[in-house]
Amino acid sequence: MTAVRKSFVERGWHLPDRRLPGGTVTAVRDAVLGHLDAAERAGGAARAWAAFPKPHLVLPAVVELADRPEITESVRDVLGAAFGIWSSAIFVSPPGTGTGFGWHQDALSYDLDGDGGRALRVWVALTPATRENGTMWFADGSHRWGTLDHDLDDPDRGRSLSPDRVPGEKFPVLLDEGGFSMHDLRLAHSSGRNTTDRPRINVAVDYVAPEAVPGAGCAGVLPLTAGFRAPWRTEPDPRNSDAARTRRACVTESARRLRSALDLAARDGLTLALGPADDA
Ligand SMILES: O=C(O)CCC(=O)C(=O)O
Repeated sequence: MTAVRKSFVERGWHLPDRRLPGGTVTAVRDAVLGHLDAAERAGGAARAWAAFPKPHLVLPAVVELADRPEITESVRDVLGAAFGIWSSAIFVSPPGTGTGFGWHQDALSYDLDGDGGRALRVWVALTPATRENGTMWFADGSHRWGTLDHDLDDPDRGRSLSPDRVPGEKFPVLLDEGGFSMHDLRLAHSSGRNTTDRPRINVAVDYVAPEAVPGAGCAGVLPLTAGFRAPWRTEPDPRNSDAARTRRACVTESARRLRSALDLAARDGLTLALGPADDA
């Protein structure tokens, strides 16, 4: 076991001392902002799935980023030689108004047995991530407590944990532009308000190793190495697939993930307080 993996398994996070080149950061930032604008104009499924859970399927620049050696060498240190992209997310915290996310565990709505460091999130700073612009905070070792009771349901900050019930020492994840953090999907983390006059922009990429065990709705993966077999389902790589195919994959695989999250919530007996649709 590498020293990095040992520490990741114990503490639930790792901050690699590496940075992506400025040209890559600029290209990805331009691509994600252009994508969000186009999705807003297009509406419908494009807008619904613009930022989560699979925007990388229509964003070659994000797959390019996820496949950069600065990141893949760090991912390999934890997951081993075989891995693929499972999901991605785009976070834009606007100046002065970003609400941030309450303390939560990403794994809450994921039907994936990733215990033991078989899945992780890489959070890339496309702008610096500072206390002032509401960077993420990690709770050291909190992944070892399993799924925690997310007792708060705040309309602004989402379903989250009361801060005083979050185990582990809390610390801010401070990153220069092009820096990145890694965390276990069960690690409790939060983010704050952006009090600066510039947006904070991040892209997150979730990686899985073939040994993680997905539920049916979570089995789509874009492999970056060999080693994925059934039940994993291979998704097209937007770097070398036609646009219609990747758009279809983005919508269908995103919808599968949403259905899986709802099934999981129902199975766990959570009440889904869904109000009427805006236009109902
Ligand atoms: O960027 C943020 O504000 C929150 C990020 C986050 O919670 C995550 O990547 O899991």
